[in-house]
Amino acid sequence: MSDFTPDKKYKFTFGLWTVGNTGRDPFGLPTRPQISVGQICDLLGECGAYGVNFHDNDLIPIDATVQQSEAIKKEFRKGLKDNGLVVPMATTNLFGEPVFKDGAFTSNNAKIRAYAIQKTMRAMDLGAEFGAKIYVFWGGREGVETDAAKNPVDAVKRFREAIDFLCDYSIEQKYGYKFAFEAKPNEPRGHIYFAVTGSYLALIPTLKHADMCGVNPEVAHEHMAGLNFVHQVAAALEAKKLFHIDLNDQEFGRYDQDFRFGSANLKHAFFLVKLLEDYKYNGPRHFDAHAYRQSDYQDVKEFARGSMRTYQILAEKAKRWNEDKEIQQLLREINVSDVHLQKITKEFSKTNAKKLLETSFNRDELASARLPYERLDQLTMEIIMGIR
Ligand code: GCO
Ligand code: MN
Ligand code: MN
Repeated sequence: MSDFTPDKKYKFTFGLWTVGNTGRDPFGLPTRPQISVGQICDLLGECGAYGVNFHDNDLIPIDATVQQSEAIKKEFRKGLKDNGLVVPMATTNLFGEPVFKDGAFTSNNAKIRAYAIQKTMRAMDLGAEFGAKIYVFWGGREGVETDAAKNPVDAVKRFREAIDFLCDYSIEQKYGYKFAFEAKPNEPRGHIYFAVTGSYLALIPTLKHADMCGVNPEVAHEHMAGLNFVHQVAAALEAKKLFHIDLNDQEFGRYDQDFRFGSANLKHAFFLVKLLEDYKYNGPRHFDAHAYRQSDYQDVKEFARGSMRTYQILAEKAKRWNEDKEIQQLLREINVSDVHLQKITKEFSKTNAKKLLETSFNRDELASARLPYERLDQLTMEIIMGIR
């Protein structure tokens, strides 16, 4: 058994905003002092992370002078080098400033929409400077409290226009970015457009550069919507659109909690890890979460280490599940194949349709086949609980 030291092959990343989170919430002040980008890199290096991601203004404050921003970049570059960290992903803060209070790419104001595109171009320049190849779009303010305020069809059109523009910008600049869209149903807006990952999977084929666009699903966001996250990720994987993933955890039906990966819904976390490992997902595994508000920075390290450790433990459990003889026997039993019928239904042709219509099925016999899912699930639970 491995000692679960973070393995670089998993590409575990954190955001400057995650381990650098100071514990501020809508009701209370920060509970931890702010630490510099250099200190964040040292913390992540100590914990064994692979990389670090940022929003433009996590790295460079929006009003920084040229000298200030050069000094910060220098510190960050040193922090990355000293700790062997890379920057796989960058993104834009299009939600914090009051100018974006009613949206960025979907704002009713053409000037704000243009400013949002400009800010993103500059943030893409910054990301490229540090080697980022994945660019995340999370439309935190792209939504409404009342549908009287905005036309939701226009919102889709405006969003598409912005993305098409920015894809061309990336191509023209030779940045080689892949865009990853991150859905969320609400918070901070009452309703956010593109509420679930499936919404983006439907949008992507309508984009000018569909090939360079994919998704960045987040556990908490789909759970906030009461959905099965594993199924959302499966749809993205099957469409070859899983470009990035935000791992964290969330109790169903609550506010956006950003808990440590696996800490709230262990069984879902197990099936998620199993899916990613079975399908050899090769992108970064980004922990978009933060430590409890009660934690000090020593405990923040426990949060970071725990996130990676839980993933690797679950990866080992998934392997164990795949190698379990009884589980494999049950899987063989429940997966019934029929070479002849599979050939007929594989592709439509007049002959196949005719053959299928001529086939007779014994409903009672089909219904009586055993499906011992209680046994299968209990075996799964016993693997998760560590006694199998
Ligand atoms: C949230 C989101 C953000 C985004 C980040 C990257 O709920 O606040 O998950 O953390 O992931 O802004 O775009
Ligand atoms: Mn989130
Ligand atoms: Mn996220």
